Amino acid sequence: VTAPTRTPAAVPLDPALVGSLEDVVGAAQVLTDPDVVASYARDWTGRFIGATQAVVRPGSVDEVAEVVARCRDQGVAIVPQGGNTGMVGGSVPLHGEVVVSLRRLAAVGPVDAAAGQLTAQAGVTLADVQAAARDAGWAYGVDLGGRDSATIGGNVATNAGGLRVLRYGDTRAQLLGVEAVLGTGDVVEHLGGLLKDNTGYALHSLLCGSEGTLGIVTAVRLRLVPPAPQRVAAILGMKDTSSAVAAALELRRTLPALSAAELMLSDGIDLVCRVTGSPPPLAGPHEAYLLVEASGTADPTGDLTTAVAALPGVEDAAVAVEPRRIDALFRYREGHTEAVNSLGVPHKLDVTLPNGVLAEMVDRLPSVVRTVAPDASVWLFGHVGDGNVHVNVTGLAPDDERVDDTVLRAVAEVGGSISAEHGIGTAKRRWLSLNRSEAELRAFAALKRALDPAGIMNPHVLVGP
Ligand code: FAD
Ligand code: 2HG
Ligand code: ZN
Repeated sequence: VTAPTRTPAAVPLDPALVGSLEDVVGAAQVLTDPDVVASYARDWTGRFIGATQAVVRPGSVDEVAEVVARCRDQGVAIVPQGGNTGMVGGSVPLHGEVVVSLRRLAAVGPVDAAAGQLTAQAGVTLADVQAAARDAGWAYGVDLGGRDSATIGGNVATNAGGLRVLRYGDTRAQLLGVEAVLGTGDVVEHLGGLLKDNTGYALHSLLCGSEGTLGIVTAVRLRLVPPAPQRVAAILGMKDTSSAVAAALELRRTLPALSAAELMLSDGIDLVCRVTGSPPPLAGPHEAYLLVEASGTADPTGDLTTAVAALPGVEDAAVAVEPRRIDALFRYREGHTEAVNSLGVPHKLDVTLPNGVLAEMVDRLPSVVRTVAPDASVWLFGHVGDGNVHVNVTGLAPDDERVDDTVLRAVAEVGGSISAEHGIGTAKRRWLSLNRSEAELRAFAALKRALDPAGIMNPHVLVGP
């Protein structure tokens, strides 16, 4: 299976289907104008461009359930969509599916400030979940660059990671329960928020990371974390990649307040500065850069300074304590995604590497790419504290999969994961067996058959038809 990246042909309108969906959600919430639906059919990276006859925007869980029932009865496949910020072509209709957009399910609450938990509907953005947590005197443990558009339902569907996994874990670690419409049409709801609740299969954990292939998440119950208002961040100019990687791993042991450790390389920093017009973060160039942040209830600046002073390979540092300066340091790292996009359509290979080979592989990956694409440009950055590297490659045709194949095989060969946090989508389905045994894939298929017997839920993603 080669992942289709483009399906330019328009999908013919089925008036009976459109009418039936309009009966459920109202005519205004079934979008069919080709100019309007185009933005729902194109992914954030621009690599995956599909086509659909309709985008349906239900406004309640009952409407979602009825939309699923009607699509199932007519054998029509569905792509659930939140903020459409996904990076693996899983949120767009590459095979003419109907798009079910969850963005109208945008209510936050109830918030239980005493318990430190909140319920949010699937279409609430991550930024709004973070704000609701803050308003309740708590914080939410997940943060990522797409926060203003990515939805909490999409975060759950992809088990999103981001900048603070080393401190609080991934989305699954925050998730206490969900409400969802399964492919069977059943509505399951488990939003009570009990911390200890061993009453059988954890359906919320199963749906987390299922990428819309088993059902549609309509609401989530999240645990919150204590706020860490005292923050300090630094960009360290490092002698080389090995010292940057070793420093990130060492700080996890020596700096308990560590809340982010992000790798950048000199060409990535240069690109971000060129595209954004920002000055370089440090006076001189350095082969590698480590963005570190420490946070807590007491000022962590002293602890960060002591821990950094003990690290070998630190050539220079810019330290920030004011929130605006801290944000400015983070923009060098978060700016990589947009900066790379400005060069053309990227191939995004989000991988985890075992700690023991992390530095060596970061050094080796550009030459791995060049064995099949000598003229391509390689951009490496990522959540190095988690072993997670974002391998971006520009200068390739969107559907040229030779680099994807070579890099993903090299990663799997050394015991790494072909998807750290973005998921499999359609982009990486072909390589899933590099990480998953035949027995595991049979279990995946059995789960898919049980929860989506008609095979209508994102049928070309993750497990495939
Ligand atoms: P979409 O893109 O709409 O969908 C993603 C997948 O989830 C699709 O398969 C879709 O079918 C499914 N889906 C969406 N909503 C639902 C639902 N309610 N029920 C069932 N299935 C659903 N990701 C990270 O993990 N870490 C990062 O650091 C990170 N940084 C990013 C930075 C930028 C600038 C951008 C643009 C993206 C970044 N991402 C990151 C990727 C992306 O934001 C996440 O994958 C996010 O979780 C997707 O949320 P979404 O609402 O946009 O989902
Ligand atoms: C990030 O960490 C996101 O910024 C996007 O996961 C990564 O652009 C990418 O490849
Ligand atoms: Zn990331």
